[in-house]
Amino acid sequence: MNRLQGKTAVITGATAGIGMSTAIQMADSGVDLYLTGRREEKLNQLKEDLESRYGVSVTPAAFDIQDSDACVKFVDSIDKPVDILVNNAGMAKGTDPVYSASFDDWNTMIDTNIKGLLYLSRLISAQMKERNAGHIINVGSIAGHESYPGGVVYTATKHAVKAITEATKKDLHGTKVRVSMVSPGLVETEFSEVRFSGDKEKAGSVYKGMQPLVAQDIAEIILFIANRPDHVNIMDTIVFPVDQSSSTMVHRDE
Ligand code: 8X3
Repeated sequence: MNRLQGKTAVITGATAGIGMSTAIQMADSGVDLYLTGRREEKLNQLKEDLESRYGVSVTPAAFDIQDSDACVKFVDSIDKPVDILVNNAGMAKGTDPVYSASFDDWNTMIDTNIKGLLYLSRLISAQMKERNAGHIINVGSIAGHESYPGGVVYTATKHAVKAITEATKKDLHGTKVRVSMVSPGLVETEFSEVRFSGDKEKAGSVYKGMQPLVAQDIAEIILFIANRPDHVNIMDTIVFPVDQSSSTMVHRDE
């Protein structure tokens, strides 16, 4: 049963990976979309493609969610109620240990994965609370449940996403607003290329000899979470490829 037809969703980080796949699947379910990302051309392309294929309305908004003023401007520009906010934008930068990692990488991850997610949650949850309706879905990670070497700040940001999801649910306790998260393990997207600053060989080695998840696997779960009846709030879902059993336990064929 499709309960999403005619709804409106905001999806951050929609230019690639899980965000883009969620946008495609939501459009296929008849959801009007506001898509954010830094790459305007990709957003415009997605608008053209989704509007012609699915007949939904798609509004691209190219800005960086690290910029709180840009977040305010974006939310002010939305002229209808937002039913679903998918806080997907986020990234890992670098795998250096705490004693040698780059401040810039740390700031980018903290400002995007935590502060950007908070800005949009703050701005959009206010109108959801007022309407007593809506659903915030945060994209977390297995890195929000386990920390691992080389991920001191990335895992910290994803632990923060878990804390923010739970506290947001509690702040909205007593309302009909739903708050959920999904916690993927290894998903083959641009994620590893960004983590390794464009080094395709290093990025490829993350998925070598194993079958990772693909963006669509996670997008389908986001759609499932969003499509539950109004009284059902899925708090979290940890999703691994079958070849992975923890952040650091990955089975690889020789
Ligand atoms: C991405 C998954 O396992 O690289 O959040 O932390 S992992």
